[in-house]
Amino acid sequence: MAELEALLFDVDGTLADTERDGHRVAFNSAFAEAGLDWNWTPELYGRLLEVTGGKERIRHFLSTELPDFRFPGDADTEIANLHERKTHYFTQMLAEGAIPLRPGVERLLREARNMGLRLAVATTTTPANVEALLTHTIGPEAMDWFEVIAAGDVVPNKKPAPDIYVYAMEHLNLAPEACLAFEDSENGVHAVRDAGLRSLIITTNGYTEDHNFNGATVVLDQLGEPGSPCRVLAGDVVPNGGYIDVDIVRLIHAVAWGAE
Ligand code: XBP
Ligand code: MG
Repeated sequence: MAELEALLFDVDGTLADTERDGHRVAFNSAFAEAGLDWNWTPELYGRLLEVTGGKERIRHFLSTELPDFRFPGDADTEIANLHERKTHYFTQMLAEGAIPLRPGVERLLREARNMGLRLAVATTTTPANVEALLTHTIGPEAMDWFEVIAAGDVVPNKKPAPDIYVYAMEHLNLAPEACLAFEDSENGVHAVRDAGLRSLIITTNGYTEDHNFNGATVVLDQLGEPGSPCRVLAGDVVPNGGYIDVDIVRLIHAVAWGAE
């Protein structure tokens, strides 16, 4: 029997809908500040999201959209500087309360803590972004809710590589059988699967609703709240009250590991 002990959360698109009106806007602010006329429209950004990691995404943009562009100085240094300013703008947006947590996220986190489940973050984004999101939505105490915040460059290979999930489980000292992951994207599904996790709850968003979620235990449009039900888009587990609570998470985990 795979006893559930920990919940591992992706951040962007899962804890909060951060990409279209958050990260994308912050990238454009950093580009404008640097005097670059690059404008990542929502459509272009949706395509660039195929590559995880902000610095990697800038490199991907240059190689695919501006192959003849050359920085005056060392490209890696210039990209790192641009990304640092982008993180400044993104964390500033979070501090201004621009991006709330998605429905049901804070409720489930609090319930999971009260029921003794351990919590971790496994994300491609920069650690400063995780701290800014949690402290400006829940409060500074939220940083202590997560035993592990595995984020960004702490691993050599970002999602869809499994590294960040392997890192999180190693630091929790838990095997995949004891962990359930929450994700929003195809890159996330691959990372979770290749890290050996079998129980995976997907909550889709505007950029990922058409992704291939084969391998996820259930696919939902959101975690739901009492009175504001989620929609089950794939998977056989139907939340009783129309929203995801710890009881249904435990059932999803049991189903994923083949036990009723
Ligand atoms: C999403 C990402 C990140 C963010 C931008 O991470 O791929 O790169 O888009 O953040 P996840 P940075 O879904 O794993 O949370 O610019 O800090 O990378
Ligand atoms: Mg994500």
